[in-house]
Amino acid sequence: MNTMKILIVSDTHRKDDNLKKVLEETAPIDMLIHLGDLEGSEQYIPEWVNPGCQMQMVRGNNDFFSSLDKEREIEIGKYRVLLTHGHYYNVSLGAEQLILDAKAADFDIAMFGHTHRPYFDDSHGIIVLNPGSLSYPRQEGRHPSYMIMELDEQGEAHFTQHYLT
Ligand SMILES: [Mn+2]
Repeated sequence: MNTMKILIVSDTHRKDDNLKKVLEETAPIDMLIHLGDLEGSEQYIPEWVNPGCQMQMVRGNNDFFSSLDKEREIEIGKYRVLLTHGHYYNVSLGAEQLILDAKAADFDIAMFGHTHRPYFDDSHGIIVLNPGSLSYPRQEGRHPSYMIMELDEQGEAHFTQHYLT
């Protein structure tokens, strides 16, 4: 089985220096997932990724004029994955609604943004994650953050949270 390396980011709000840096440091990647609030950079980001990198981006609550999809349902190897900015699920108050809805819709993984706080939970029979924000982090310490998802040779997913210092 082919291994895969996927960079997951969110909430860059057109302050893209850290995104460019992380793209350089993590290249080559097979897929870039951006979970919304790009504020127009969606037209430039495809030029910053390595050749062959698949792009998956969704619209955030600040992407008023964007033509990006509100949500995307994609397959990564054997996993059904929901990509959403998350504000429709009130994620600012917690991931409970997203977990319920994504499980009911039979997703294996739900990825969201919006809170600007890294999050990972696999204790409810579904993997739910948020890479945090590369530009305006809000968690304690406020280090810009992103996540890497890798599929190993058996097709199993592994996730690592990363911080810029
Ligand atoms: Mn945001």
